[in-house]
Amino acid sequence: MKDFFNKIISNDEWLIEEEGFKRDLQRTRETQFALGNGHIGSRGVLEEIPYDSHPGTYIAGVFDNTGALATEIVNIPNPIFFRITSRGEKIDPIAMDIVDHNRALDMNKGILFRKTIYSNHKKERFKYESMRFISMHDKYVGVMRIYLIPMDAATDITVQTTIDTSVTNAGMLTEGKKRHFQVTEVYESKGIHYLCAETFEKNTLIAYASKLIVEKDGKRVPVPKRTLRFKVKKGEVICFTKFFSVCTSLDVNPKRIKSAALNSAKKAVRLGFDKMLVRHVRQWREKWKSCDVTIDGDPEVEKALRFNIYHMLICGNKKNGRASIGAKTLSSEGYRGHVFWDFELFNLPLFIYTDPETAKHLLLYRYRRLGKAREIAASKGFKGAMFPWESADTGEESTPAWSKGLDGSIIEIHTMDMEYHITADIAYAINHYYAATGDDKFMLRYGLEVIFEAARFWASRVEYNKHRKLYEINKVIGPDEFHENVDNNAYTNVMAKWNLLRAIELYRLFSRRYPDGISRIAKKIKLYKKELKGWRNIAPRLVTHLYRKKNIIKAFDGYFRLKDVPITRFDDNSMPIFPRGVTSRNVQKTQIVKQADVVMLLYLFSDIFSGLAKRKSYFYYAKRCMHKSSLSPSIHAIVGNEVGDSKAYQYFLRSLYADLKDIHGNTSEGIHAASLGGTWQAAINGFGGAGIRQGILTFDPKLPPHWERLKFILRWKGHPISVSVYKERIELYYKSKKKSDKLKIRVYNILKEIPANRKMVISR
Ligand code: IFM
Repeated sequence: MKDFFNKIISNDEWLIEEEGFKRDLQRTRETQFALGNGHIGSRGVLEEIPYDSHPGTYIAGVFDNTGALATEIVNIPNPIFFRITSRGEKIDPIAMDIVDHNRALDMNKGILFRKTIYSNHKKERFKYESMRFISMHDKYVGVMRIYLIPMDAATDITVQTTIDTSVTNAGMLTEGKKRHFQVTEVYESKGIHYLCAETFEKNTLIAYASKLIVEKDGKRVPVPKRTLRFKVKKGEVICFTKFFSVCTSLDVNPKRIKSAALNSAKKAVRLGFDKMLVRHVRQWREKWKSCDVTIDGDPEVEKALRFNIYHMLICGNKKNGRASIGAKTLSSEGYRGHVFWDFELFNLPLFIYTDPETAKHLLLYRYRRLGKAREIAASKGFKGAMFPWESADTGEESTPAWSKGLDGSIIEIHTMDMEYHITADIAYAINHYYAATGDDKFMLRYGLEVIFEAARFWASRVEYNKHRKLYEINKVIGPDEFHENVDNNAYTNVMAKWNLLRAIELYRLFSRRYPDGISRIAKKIKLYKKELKGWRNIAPRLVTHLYRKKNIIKAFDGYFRLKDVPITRFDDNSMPIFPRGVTSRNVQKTQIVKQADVVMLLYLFSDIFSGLAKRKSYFYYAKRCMHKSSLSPSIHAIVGNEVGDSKAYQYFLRSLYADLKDIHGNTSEGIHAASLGGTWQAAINGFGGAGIRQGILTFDPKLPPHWERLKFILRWKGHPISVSVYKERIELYYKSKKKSDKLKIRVYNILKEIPANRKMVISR
């Protein structure tokens, strides 16, 4: 990419490029090239919105349910819309011929660049270049610039750029397209256009203000209210700059929404393109400073890893728990924008270790919905808090009753009634945040309450089996969703057991350190010592299936009695193919699992399993896993790398390229959020060997043979530690104002005290 934006665009190592226009890849590219700032998500559409494209703009936390089976994220009016015609011919890839076309997503700066040369029916060429960004500096603002040059002949141009209200939600299943809003006000004054839309059911206001500035060979051209028409000479450069702002009544008082939107846009216009750009880029620079990962020896993988990180950075919402990260981020409407366990166990770690402030805000999403989780538990006859399997804005259970199965047929969904593990996953995530940050304040204000209420839920959810003299958790779905309605899923039970035990430990710890704080929480949720005693009684008597059948963890009661059908066929992407005779309809009768389930457990509790149990269990389940979920390969890469599976790197690549290479064939429906986070963890926790063992930050790396160095920064207890992992050594460095600071870190299984401000080199 060069020409107009030469000075702005980053080096090649930061660019994801598109060469040529392929109509059938449009929607995939729109997902891959999405822009965002945690508040706004915007699909990477071409500005002329060609036929077949799916313009998508989303605001974190804006959901509605008009005509949908379940509440869904709203596709709000599209501010990225430009219709330019030359003597009646639309300048657009479908209407004209494309001589040359390329785009580049600049991940370093969060900018989408484009250069296209069109040719009309008379073979007259038009050079079209554009760039745009969703400001990281001002959350409500987006800026775009387009250059247009008729290369071969003078022409008459008409330009229309509006906030396009014709957009709809794509419509899952057979619901059809849906529009979730109506326009309530349109207004124009001094070249600023204002538009307000209101969602049908929740009455959320979405207010836009926009301004277009047009220059011809550097001179301003007056812009009329609606369609702009003018003559352009051959070779003359026309520059369009559009500033827009989007505010919602979730951010500002509805009475002030108009002025808020107008003021945001006016401020951006006043600052101008260059300053807005500088501020935006500065924010991105700060972001990458703490979360870039470099890989010496594999630039291609390094770039792909950045792609995964980039897509997490554009959806980290910092609004005090207003939103979390949905399973498809803010890149599209897949899974209706709902939040699953994907966030807590896959995406959160990146934020914990690189931007704990954002991690905290994202975790608050659950705390702010604890009331609803209590209601869900109560409605099912349980105590404490039970979090919904799919969550949207309110924290109510939002799982639709029907969905599309693996074979495309419509199937009934039971996850909302059985996939209980999410409640323990959330407790685990909060504890993870605490372990890495030591943020007592967060725990006292929010975290402990969630962990206690979750433990309370488990204590009421277990059933005592008199014959076995053990507690059980029956009728569940574990992460392996091929097997529904099973008893004692090892993953669920171990997570529940951990939740109970950790709640007791934290209660004790905080009682010692903050007796007043604990008694305030205990009073608030009526938690007395007697109840803790009950938890202590249940936890060790909960069936966990550990160390059964020759060191292999049993996935659930009766698992080993199921038909054992070997997976022997693989597709071109090395993804397993169902063995002959096995389909998504009868797979529950076999030992074939959908995704990391027991293997997930081996990862999350790496320090409680012996090496032998890990190896045996891992290989047993890895051979029987279909990876029919994008959550699966990254976890297999991590555990596989640890136990010496030669396929570990292949699993990593599968996760790394899930969306860049559209491995699951549905990137068009949105980015696979969990795969992004799983990929980051596979690099840092897998190959980089970073982890927490007995509360201590630990490094036990095992790099792929061709990686010479893996470099990253991890924030541990407030210190950003720069880590360089080589084949046979690790270098650690962190700065501190207190020269006497020392961090206890375990490297290659030896406990070290790492002093501040001095590079420590530790050899294997
Ligand atoms: O949360 C996952 C689940 O584990 C598998 N099905 C898809 C969900 C959303 O990504």
